[in-house]
Amino acid sequence: MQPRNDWTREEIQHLYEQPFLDLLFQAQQVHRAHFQPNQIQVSTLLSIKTGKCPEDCKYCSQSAHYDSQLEAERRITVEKVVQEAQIAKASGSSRFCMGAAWRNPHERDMPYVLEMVKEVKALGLETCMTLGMLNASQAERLKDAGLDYYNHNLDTSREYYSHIISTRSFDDRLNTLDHVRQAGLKVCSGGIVGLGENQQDRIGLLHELSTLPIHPESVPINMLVPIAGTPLAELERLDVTEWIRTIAVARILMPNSYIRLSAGRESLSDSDQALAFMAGANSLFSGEKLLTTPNAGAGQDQRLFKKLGLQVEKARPSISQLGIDAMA
Ligand code: SAM
Ligand code: DTB
Ligand code: SF4
Repeated sequence: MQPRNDWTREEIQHLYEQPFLDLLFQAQQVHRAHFQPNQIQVSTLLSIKTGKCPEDCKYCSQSAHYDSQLEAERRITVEKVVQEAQIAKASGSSRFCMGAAWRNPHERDMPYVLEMVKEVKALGLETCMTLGMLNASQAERLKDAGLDYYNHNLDTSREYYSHIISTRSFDDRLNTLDHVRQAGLKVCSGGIVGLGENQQDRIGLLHELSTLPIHPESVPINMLVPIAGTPLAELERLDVTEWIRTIAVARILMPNSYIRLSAGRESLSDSDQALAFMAGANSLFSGEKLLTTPNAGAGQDQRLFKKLGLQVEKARPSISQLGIDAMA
């Protein structure tokens, strides 16, 4: 059955405001009807170009508009990326996500990223990139090179967006998502909580994501990692139950999507993470680092998975890796 994409804000608000335990129970029921309940998908992130980003996202360590003390780094070599991807694969990741601090890739960057996709894909990993805005032709070339997923977050509600980012609009984001979909790439799109938004903004974000023509296959729900020097550095921390509610409602609205417990996991206890899994999160980023901030390393995660009896989902071989292309 096709999942619904005609959710109303009122329905979403009703789901969101339920007693916490009712919400968790409902989300877990939806989760069990659509996924193996004890399996978790693991991705690894790598920053391929760090810092000096022209965009002014108020949460980000990589924006050139703020003094976050981050050491900027030019494009790293494809060879280095492949080495990191091999390490990620050996530690159990099924997807490798490459991120660049760009407003959009320039044409001169395209041969570099296309070569990278081909080489990482050849290792048998799923590939994901997050490079900022894409035009239709760039999305098509990434698809042709073998890219599986493109990450491009809506981040927050349409109403709150301009409070967080002024160098692009919410519609710019939707346009890129449209190019990504039209090119036949899988979509990874989610948001951040804890940006000083209110509950209506979290509901607004969930409404935008769940009423896209096709739900994103992957929905990362980040919690703000406060970065010294950025405008959001001193914000009061959002209560963790609001993050878990956001995950649970995302699970109910988008039952076939992988919901990812993303940035901010470092600050969660094992039992908070278990609650997030109960709420339907079935994916996470592993590895010592996200893009620029620390994250739970593979060893720490293996211990958690063992404790909770979770199994890591294996990468599904693509049709071309099965040799079906050659037989056709
Ligand atoms: N430059 C690309 C873009 O903006 O699409 C890709 C990289 S950007 C770092 C990817 C996402 O990471 C953002 O959309 C945001 O949701 C998340 N993010 C960035 N900084 C964060 C922070 N300090 N805390 C939590 N999430 C963060
Ligand atoms: C997403 O939603 N979260 C990831 C990934 N997509 C690219 C990035 C998190 C970045 C956290 C802050 C940092 O490490 O700089
Ligand atoms: Fe640049 Fe992405 Fe950071 Fe925004 S979130 S400043 S676009 S790297």
